[in-house]
Amino acid sequence: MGDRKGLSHIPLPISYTPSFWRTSVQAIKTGVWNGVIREFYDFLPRVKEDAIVTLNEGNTPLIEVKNLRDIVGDVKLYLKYEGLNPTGSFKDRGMTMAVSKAKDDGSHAVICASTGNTSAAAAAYASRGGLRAYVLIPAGKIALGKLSQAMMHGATVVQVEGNFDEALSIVKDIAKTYPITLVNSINPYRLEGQKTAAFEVCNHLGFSPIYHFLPVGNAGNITAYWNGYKEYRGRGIINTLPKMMGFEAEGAAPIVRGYPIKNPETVASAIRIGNPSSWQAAVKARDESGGVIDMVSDDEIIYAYKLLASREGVFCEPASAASIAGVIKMHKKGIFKNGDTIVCTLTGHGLKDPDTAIKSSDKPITVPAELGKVVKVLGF
Ligand code: AN7
Repeated sequence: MGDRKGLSHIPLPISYTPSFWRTSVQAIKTGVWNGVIREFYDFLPRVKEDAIVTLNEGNTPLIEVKNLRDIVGDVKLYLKYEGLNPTGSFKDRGMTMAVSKAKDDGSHAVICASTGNTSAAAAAYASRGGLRAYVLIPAGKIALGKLSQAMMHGATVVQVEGNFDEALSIVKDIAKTYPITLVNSINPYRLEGQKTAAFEVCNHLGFSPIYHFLPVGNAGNITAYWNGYKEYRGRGIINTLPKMMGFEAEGAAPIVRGYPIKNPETVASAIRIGNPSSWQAAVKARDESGGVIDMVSDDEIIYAYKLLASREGVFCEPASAASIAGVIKMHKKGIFKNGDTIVCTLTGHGLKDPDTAIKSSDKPITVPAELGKVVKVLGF
């Protein structure tokens, strides 16, 4: 059985005194991330503690781009990788806020229209909070990963034979008539939660970037980031504000063209939106910040999407790559100065849309299970 006293008779070195343990336990505690509502408590609308519905979203990495100098020039480019949120997109930041508020207000159900990520987040947070979720999606037009999430989290999934804009108009009417909380980004709590990403960018850098690039669909996120940056400056935490640089897909670019698009089309299904809810707010963010809302083609989106995955090891969904495609487009126009700090939000994870990933890549090579055959295709 050996010596049952173990090591207890050996005097502990100084670093193992009880006070050491107290400090180290405190250090471990402060390292725990409690989700955006608790972490940014002073910056967000109040929610009763027992109504908070969180999956510890937020605190996503800001990854410095290392290998793309030949493509984007001599700038400091960072990726705010929102695909690492619990449901794989930035929507979690707004959804924790919207679902918590709904619960706090005594609501038992939430509803949204979605190009996919909002429905995934609404379904997950509703299940976490014990609310029902109803989601309307454009039939056949959302990425499979997102559909699988809404289904697994137990939402009632309704495929509408129409586009996102039509689905949104239906859910707005339903929420007016029935006791159910709308959690699209016209719910103001969504944008409140989403602004926390701008806080994190500033906290990580220690200052605000010069440019902030984002994909634009319903235009909520660009609005939320701008609100976040302005709030941080208003409180004296940062001194300067970034230029907000939003990018729509060419076939779904109502803000750029100046009129709603009846039948939007793009490979980036998340931003296949023809009449954005936050249109005016996004234009205001662009103008107040001295930024740009422009568009990129599907080819430019797929190029940027593959570039990030193959040369930086970062896999985002196609819509997210519109922001990088925007950086490339602006670099070609020569707007950046050497050393400029640029942040690009990658809104969703690449695994959301495996179909587009596989379609955009070379097929795997199939060989018989023989050493010689494998070595041959490896080119040795
Ligand atoms: C990956 O899920 O609108 O401009 O219903 O999923 O704030 O709308 C998704 C939007 C960018 C655009 N990137 O953000 C929805 C939905 C991804 C997205 C956007 C979306 P907004």
